[in-house]
Amino acid sequence: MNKQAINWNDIKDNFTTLFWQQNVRQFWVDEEIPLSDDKLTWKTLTPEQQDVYKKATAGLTLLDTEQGSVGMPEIALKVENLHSKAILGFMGMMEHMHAKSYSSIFSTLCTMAEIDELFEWVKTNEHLQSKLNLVSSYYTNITDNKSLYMAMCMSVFLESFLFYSGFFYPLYLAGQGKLVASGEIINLIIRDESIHGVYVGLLAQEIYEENWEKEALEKLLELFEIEKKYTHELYDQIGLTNEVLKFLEYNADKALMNLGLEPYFNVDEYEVNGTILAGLNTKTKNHDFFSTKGNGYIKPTNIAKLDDSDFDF
Ligand code: MN3
Ligand code: MN3
Repeated sequence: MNKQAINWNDIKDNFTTLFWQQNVRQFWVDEEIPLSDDKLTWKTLTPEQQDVYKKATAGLTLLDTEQGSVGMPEIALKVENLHSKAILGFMGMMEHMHAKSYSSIFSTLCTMAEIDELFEWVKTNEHLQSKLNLVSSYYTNITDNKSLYMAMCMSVFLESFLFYSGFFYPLYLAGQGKLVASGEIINLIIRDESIHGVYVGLLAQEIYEENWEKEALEKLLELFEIEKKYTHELYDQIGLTNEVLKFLEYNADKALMNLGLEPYFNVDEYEVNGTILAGLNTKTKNHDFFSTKGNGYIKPTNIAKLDDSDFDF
C-alpha cells in the first residue's frame, strides 16, 4: 500500500490543532525547575514521611516509564489518523520528561544508595507491578477496534486515576508550603496528564460502540482493588490512607468522564482533602493548566487563554 504523508493543511476535525498547540505550549524541561530549596524542608520530615514521598514518586516513575515506552507508542501505532499519531507521539515524549524529572527530585533529596534501594523497591513491589502489568497487557494486545478502545481506556485510567495515589502526598505537602519546588514539577506533570486524559478519552469516544462501557468499568474496579492495597502499603504509616482512597475515587470518576462514561463513585469535591484540592486547583497559583506554565516558568510563546468552552466539540 502506498504511504500517505501527514498534511497539516488538511485537518478534518476541530480539535487536532487545538490539542497539538496546547501540548506544545505546555512543553517544559525538568532542568529548568531549581529544586535545591527543597533540601532544607526534606530534613524536617520524619523517616516515615520521607519513605512515603520517595515511594510515591518512585511508583510514578515506573508508570511514566511504561506510558512513554509502551502505552503511548502502542496506541499511536494502532490509531489510523496521522495527526493523532503525531499528538500521541508528542505526549509520549513528555512521559519520558516526567519520568526523568522524578530522578531530578531524587538526586536532590536522596543519596545514591537510597536511590538504588528505591528502584529495587519499585521492581519488587507486588501491587505496583500487578497494576502496571494489567494496564500494559492491554497496550500490547491491540488487534481490533475493541481492543484499541480498551487500551485507550487503560491509558485514561492510568493517567487520570492511578497516578493520583502518587500525586497525593507531594500535593499534600506543597499545600502546606513543604517541598514546593518538587511540588511545582508535580503540578506541571498533572497539567500534562490532564490534557492527555482528555485527548485519549476523546479518541476512545470516537471508536466507542454500544455496551463496551461494561468491560471498561469492570477493569477500572479491578484496578481499584489493586490500588487499595498499594495505598494501604504506602500511606498507613502516616495515617492518610482513607483520604488518599477518597481522592482516588474522585479521580476515577474524572477518568470515566474523560471517556464520556457515567461517574461511578459520585464523590463531591468537598469530600476531598482541602489541602489537596488547593494544590490541584492551579488557578489559585500562577498557572492554570490550559494556558501558561507553572510559577516562575513562563516561556515567551504566543500564549492564548483557553476556557472550558474550547473543549466542547
Ligand atoms: Mn506522565
Ligand atoms: Mn501522560
